[in-house]
Amino acid sequence: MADERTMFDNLAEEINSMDDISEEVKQKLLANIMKAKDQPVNLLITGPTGCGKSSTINAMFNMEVAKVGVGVDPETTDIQDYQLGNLKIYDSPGLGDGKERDIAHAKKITELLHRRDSDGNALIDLVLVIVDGSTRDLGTTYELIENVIIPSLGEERHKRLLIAVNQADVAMKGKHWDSVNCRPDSVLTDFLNDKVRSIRERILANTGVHVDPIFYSAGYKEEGQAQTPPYNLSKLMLYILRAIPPKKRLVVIEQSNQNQDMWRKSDELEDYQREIKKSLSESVCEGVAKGSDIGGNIGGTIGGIFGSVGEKVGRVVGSVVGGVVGFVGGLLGGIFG
Ligand SMILES: Nc1nc2c(ncn2[C@@H]2O[C@H](COP(=O)(O)OP(=O)(O)OP(=O)(O)O)[C@@H](O)[C@H]2O)c(=O)[nH]1
Ligand SMILES: [Mg+2]
Repeated sequence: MADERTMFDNLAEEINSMDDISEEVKQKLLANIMKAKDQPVNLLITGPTGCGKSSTINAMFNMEVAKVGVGVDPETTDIQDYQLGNLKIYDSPGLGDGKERDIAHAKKITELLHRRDSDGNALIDLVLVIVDGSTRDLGTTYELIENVIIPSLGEERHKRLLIAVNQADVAMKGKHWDSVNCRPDSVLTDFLNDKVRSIRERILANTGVHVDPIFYSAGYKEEGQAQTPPYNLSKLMLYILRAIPPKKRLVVIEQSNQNQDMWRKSDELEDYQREIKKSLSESVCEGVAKGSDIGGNIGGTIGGIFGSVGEKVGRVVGSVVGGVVGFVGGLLGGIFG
């Protein structure tokens, strides 16, 4: 990129130029932005060969990092990692590549999930298991989730796991996919909803863990042809943002694919968008709301101060984030503005 300015620089500049907040509040907000910028985020993306891990990573994030498979052989035979700023993405094969490989993969995933950072917290913020929506046989996927991942998640097992069914477009062999509008028709929508419901029920029954899978399509690109746009990728992004700690969300947004075509086609997202928007401005306002800290000095009521600073900061966050990922920002603008 020719422009070296980051989303965080833009945020800081906008906050700096706000002339209707006290210097003290301003310094606190700037410190929060610096803190948000420094948050390490670690995502593990896994799933069986060909489910679309690489395609998903490439569609969601800021560069062509992962090689997309073209043949029948697994492209990813070992855990790969991609460092994008403070965001690290681990791309790991799932199960189903033969007994010996499966054991090796399971061992590596288990190790990774047990790893702790220097504060003693789990290193991996979130595991995203990608399910191949075009196949009926989910045996190895369930094995991976139930016997490898969930037992390794410890106390955080209810929070650190996300399941997403990819290739929604070819889930019924491509029938019922409305390729003009790039979305499933009602028959395919029912089919996909049934699929995520059955995954949810099965995992709850077998492990007691409640997951809330979504379906999407990472889209695909064939040599010399235009990219078929993703579907529900913004929903997947919001799911990821919602599942990681609020203070880490800006780092992920900063690394998101800036090609807005990736984010356009999606189910309604309003509820998630509202929630994400709130968490983003809260992470920048952190501490400002706690009356004794700064509110007392200004002399207003705590609610009033948070309300007004929060609202102003929300608008700033909305416009800056909107410059990076339109679907978050446009919506932020809409709600704040
Ligand atoms: N139709 C369709 N094809 C997809 C989609 N996502 C991925 N593909 C195709 O599926 C094939 C495998 O995709 P990859 O992204 O390489 O899958 P992967 O999980 O990284 O595979 P390995 O690294 O080999 O384990 C490629 O031909 C992709 O173009 C999708 O949403 N729809
Ligand atoms: Mg791959």
